[in-house]
Amino acid sequence: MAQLPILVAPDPRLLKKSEPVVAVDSEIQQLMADMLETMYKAPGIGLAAPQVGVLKRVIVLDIAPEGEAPAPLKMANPEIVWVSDDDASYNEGCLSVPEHYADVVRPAACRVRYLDEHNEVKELAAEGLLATCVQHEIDHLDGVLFIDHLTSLKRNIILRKLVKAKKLGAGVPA
Ligand code: GNR
Ligand code: NI
Repeated sequence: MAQLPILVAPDPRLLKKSEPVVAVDSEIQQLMADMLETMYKAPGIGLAAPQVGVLKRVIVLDIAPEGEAPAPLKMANPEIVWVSDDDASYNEGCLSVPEHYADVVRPAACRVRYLDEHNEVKELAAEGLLATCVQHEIDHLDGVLFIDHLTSLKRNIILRKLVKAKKLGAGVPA
């Protein structure tokens, strides 16, 4: 197992479309394990491979509350095959957009088809936080961040702050 560094926006790798995996083999299983370890440590409830610089369609999630039994989900090539007509708004955050939160409107429920860690086709019905999270993660695979769902005004305010924070982190005087 290994913890991987998480990319922070703005980073060109977070804007790219990730490639489907050919099959879930031992290399992808290792990536899924490392991503889960990285996600739990962060801590976060989801993580997409491009956030650790790997442009493959792989995501992991665990929305179990702290103190309850872990419920990890590992998915390759996740595809949304159905969305509900009704929407839900959720105050979202992202490990690649640290310290910023904003309400994002998405379908309240969805069905996702994916390959599990044994390379078997599975489907998951999701609602509530899980539906929000899985849509947020699949967005990452298409180079989309939650701030892309906001007005350009709100998005640009956050992006400017992230650029400034990176410059400060790099030791450049203000
Ligand atoms: O940890 C996370 N919390 C979260 C909260 C609301 C909506 C989405 C998320 S996903 C985020 C981790 C992350 O950045 N995944 O890509
Ligand atoms: Ni995210």
